[in-house]
Amino acid sequence: MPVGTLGTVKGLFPDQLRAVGTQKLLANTYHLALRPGAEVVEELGGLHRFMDWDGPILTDSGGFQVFSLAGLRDIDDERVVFKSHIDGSILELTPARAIEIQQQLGADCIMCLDECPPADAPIEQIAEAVRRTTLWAQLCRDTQARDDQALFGIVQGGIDQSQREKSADKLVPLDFPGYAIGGLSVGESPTEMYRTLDHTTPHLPSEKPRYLMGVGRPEDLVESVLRGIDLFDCVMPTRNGRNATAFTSTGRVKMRNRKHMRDDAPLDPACECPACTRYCRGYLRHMFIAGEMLGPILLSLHNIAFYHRTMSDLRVAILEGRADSFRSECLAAWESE
Ligand code: PRF
Ligand code: ZN
Repeated sequence: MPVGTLGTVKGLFPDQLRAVGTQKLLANTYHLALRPGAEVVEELGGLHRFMDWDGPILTDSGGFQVFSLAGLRDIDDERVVFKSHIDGSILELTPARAIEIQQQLGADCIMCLDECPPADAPIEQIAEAVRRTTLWAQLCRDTQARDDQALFGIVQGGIDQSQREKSADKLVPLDFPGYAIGGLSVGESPTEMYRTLDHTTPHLPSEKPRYLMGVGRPEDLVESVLRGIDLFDCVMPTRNGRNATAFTSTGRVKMRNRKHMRDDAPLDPACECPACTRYCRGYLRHMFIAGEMLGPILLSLHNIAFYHRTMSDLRVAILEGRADSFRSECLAAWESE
């Protein structure tokens, strides 16, 4: 899922996303609730109509953004109190309110309110976050009345095996239609993240989607799919695209580099996106050096196309029984540049 935090994947029209293979988008409860407000989005026809995207949308519950963006002021079992990053006002979010906001936004997939501690949090804090996330999952489930939105539970537990198992084992009986794994890619090493996935996915039902929140690099996606993950969201393709970094079939390319100035080759000959089929590297570099808007637009689109193609190729490799060799080929190819 490309990230459309504020109800837009920055710089891109929905039909451009569709054309490079986007199936589903992520939007953020926290941001949209602060601005323009969930009531406003509801009044203007809901998020699909508002942003003119008729495909599926998943909204994150706001818990993570409260911890990462807003000033977290206070947290107890009832609510989390935080300071708005926009105007500094003091606001609170409860599990029930997180669900109500997501109902007003009208996404297809909505998320429970959870507590995501930093990677270096002491085990007592990790355990407390698991306890509270479990309690909130129950409260969110009790609040949810609509059957046209799929509510996902979120597993927490840091990189601690027994906390992850406990978190998953307590959520699964609540019978959510899908499960998210939160609390990863928050400062731990890739090896620790993969090991944690190895400990967690076997505890989640295989017939329901598993969503790894906020991950990651192309290699993280491949490694995680092979450990049982189905769904991802990440700002990497769009944020890197805006900053002139392209993901290609031969590794990362820094588009501002002088070596591209006279290069008439496409960014990635294996890619069918507009940046690669209509322009050469010299032009793409020129857009960034000259500060033109088309540069970030083209590279965002290209990077999203690259992520979708990687996942699509991986699906085929899995069906053909060659997922492991696909992984080795990707890792070798992406290391080179
Ligand atoms: N919880 C929620 N959203 C998230 C995360 C989480 O732990 C993460 C962690 N990578 C990203 N987005 N609700
Ligand atoms: Zn491309």
